[in-house]
Amino acid sequence: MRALELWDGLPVRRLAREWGVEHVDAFDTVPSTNDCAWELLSQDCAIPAVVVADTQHAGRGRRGRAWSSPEGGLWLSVLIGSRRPSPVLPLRVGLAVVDSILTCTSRVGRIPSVGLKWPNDVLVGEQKVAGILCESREHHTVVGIGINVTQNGFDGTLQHSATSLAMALTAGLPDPPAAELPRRSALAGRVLKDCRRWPGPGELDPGEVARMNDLDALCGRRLCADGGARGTGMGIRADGAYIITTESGAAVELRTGGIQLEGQPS
Ligand code: BT5
Repeated sequence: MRALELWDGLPVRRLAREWGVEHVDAFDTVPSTNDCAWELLSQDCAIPAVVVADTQHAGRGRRGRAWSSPEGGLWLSVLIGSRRPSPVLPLRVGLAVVDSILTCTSRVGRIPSVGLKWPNDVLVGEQKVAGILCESREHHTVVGIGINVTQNGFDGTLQHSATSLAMALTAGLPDPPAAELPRRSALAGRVLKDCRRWPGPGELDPGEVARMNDLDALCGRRLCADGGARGTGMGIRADGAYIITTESGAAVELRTGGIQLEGQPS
């Protein structure tokens, strides 16, 4: 684990100013940027404070799941102040990730079909391009964000379920314009634009709910929730719950866990 002076070709000292945060650490490889962000607490670091790394060898998702973090992705964590875990924060961060992807890919001239999959995934088409992991302790929260940017492919089960911005933007092009792919630093800057306002109100505002439901990749589809409930996706509510309607017409509120399309592995 080596601290870097240049990250994504830019002086790390300049990144904090450009990203509007108090502190940035950049590393070549770390176990998990979320762990590094938690370590900043014991150093009395001013917040928001950001950690980025080129690779992670123990990147994690929710419930101890592994997060594949080779070179080519944006692996970023931001330490913020927050009194208690906010169930709507991963959704709010998801919107920021979508905005970042749309802004940073607009000049490529091919807009990826980005969607949100409750509660913490960003998809391009049917495949996962980004994931969010929020961890809270007492008065702080670490928001971990992983975006696949320039990877050319994935192994094992991720082969079918994951994609990167490069793969999505260059599919079908004979000679992909590599120079026009979004920079990790630009994606990070755009995601962090609003991080001083996180976690924000405990309920989503009507504008956020409307945008999330526009982007909802599950709406109208047959779904199966982790707890076993099955039904049709209806959308996200202001308190962050996801609503499905069962065959008998009953509405079921999902507050934790995940959802899969019926017939797909979890
Ligand atoms: C997540 O968990 O999606 C949260 C991922 C957060 C990663 C960031 S990277 C920076 C920070 N440091 C960390 O250590 N973590 C955060 P979850 O919903 O549990 O999804 C995990 C599942 O996504 C895995 O079980 C795989 O199926 C799949 N997956 C793993 N790596 C992936 C990747 N690179 N791209 C797409 N899908 C992946």
